[in-house]
Amino acid sequence: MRASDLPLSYNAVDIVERNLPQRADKTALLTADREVTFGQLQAELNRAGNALRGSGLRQGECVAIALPDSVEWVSAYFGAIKIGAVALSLNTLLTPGEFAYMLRDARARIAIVHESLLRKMADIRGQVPSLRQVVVVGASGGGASDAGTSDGSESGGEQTDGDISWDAWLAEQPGHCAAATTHREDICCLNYSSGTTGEPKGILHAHKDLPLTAALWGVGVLGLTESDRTFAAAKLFFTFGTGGNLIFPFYVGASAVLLAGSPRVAANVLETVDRFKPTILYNAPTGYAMTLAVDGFQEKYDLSSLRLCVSAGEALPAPLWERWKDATGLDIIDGIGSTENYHIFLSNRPGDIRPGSSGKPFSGYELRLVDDDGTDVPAGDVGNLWVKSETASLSYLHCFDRSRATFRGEWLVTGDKYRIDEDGYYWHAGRSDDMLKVGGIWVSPVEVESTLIAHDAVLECAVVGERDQANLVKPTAFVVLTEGQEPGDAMAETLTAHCFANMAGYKRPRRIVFVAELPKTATGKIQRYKLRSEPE
Ligand code: 3UK
Repeated sequence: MRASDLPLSYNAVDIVERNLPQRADKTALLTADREVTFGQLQAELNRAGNALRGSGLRQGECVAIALPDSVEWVSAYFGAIKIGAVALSLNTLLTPGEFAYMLRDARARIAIVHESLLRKMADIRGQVPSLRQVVVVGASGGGASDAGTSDGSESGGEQTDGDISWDAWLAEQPGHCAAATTHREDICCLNYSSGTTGEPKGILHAHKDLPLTAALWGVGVLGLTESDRTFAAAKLFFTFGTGGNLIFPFYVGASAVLLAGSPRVAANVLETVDRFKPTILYNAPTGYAMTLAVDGFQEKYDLSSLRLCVSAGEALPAPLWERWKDATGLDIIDGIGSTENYHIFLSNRPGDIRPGSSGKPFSGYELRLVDDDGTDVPAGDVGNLWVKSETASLSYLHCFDRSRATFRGEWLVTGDKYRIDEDGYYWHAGRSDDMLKVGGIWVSPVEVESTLIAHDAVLECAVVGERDQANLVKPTAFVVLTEGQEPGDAMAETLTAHCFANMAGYKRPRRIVFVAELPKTATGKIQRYKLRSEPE
């Protein structure tokens, strides 16, 4: 499939509505507390679209979604897309400062927020002048007074229209909503991704990218069909989750299972599989490793509904693939994806898997391995991976320099190093920057270092990736303490608590090593490579 196969005027709400009327009564979403059919989902997303319009959101404007995976997340997302707005999916684990930056950068006018995240929102309301309304989703269905955020315009922001509960917001809305006429290349969604330094970059995707990735990888590689039922431990706010657990299943008329709780608790994932019987499971390598660590999980939980597993976010080591296969009998399809490409662009495929590798190119994605001058490297050498596709974003939002470095005409620079073996399988060979993928999520060593250094006891520090028993990367901090400070477990605990308080907890160093000094060059630059236990 090519972008030109879609009509010029295309709205990605089609991903839901293509299932109507023939599957109106089929289950679209299953969650612990709600189950909705395609017909019910359409009515709810229509009400959300009307409510967004009623709140003054116009085509091209941004609505932020900060919710756990839920029917409301999906209705808000497709409601926004249907009226031609831009759905900004927020990572719910981020700090208020990161929320504020993203909402400001995207000029979000409305934020749909779970009540458990209102505290974060309350702290930053005054820093987001564009924000006019907060819609609160939560068990209490609470309404404006619960939010406690209504006076948040101290830095001269516009007068807000006040907060409202999701239920009240949708209550009066009709179940029909006219779709905005959108160009297939209009932007429909926005996700932020972090870099080594500086602020996170907004990655824009167009309506066309959703059906295209669904057709190219979801159908073309994974072979999804209407009889599948997907479940992703990866959250909907990552495009790994949005694509794998929403866009692709709906594209073929399959159902999706959503987990509101943390996927970092292996039991949550196992219970969800046991209860809802998905056929496809998406997880990051860490998720598979954590599951394998649960004693006797195969006996305790019924996994027999699964036909296939998918791994992405970071490389899946071959021994982990083998252990999963031995324990469950299931194959894992490892594919590398990126938010810039929307989803997976190089992948193993059912029946053609080389454990430890990222598989082979597939239709829709052309790949090159080049040296630092952009010249193709000789066969077998490690090179920088460039990708050409029609699902790539065209630029970052408000990042001229970083956009020019990444989006080079038809080619997208991934930042990944790869080698091709004699049989044509691609092997990940690290990053060309210092970025770490921890549990499938970006961690910038520079950000962790800046957080640690802000603590009085820390004189200087360096953060590097270290491999754990499952051969997966975790951040380790080498710390030099200020005079008079005592190294030891108590200090490590103090610094870990400091990290939890000042940045998203998953970025914290899992090991803190106290050293008298850090290795440095003659010019005083920290030699991170000397701290890494293995050469890159
Ligand atoms: C790394 C991998 C080796 C790689 C993603 C599937 O991870 C996703 O998107 P992000 O923007 O990060 C992209 C970067 O992550 N990576 C991802 N998958 C693999 N490295 N093997 C893998 N299988 O450095 C890449 O450049 O967070 C993954 C689908 C959608 C996604 N957004």
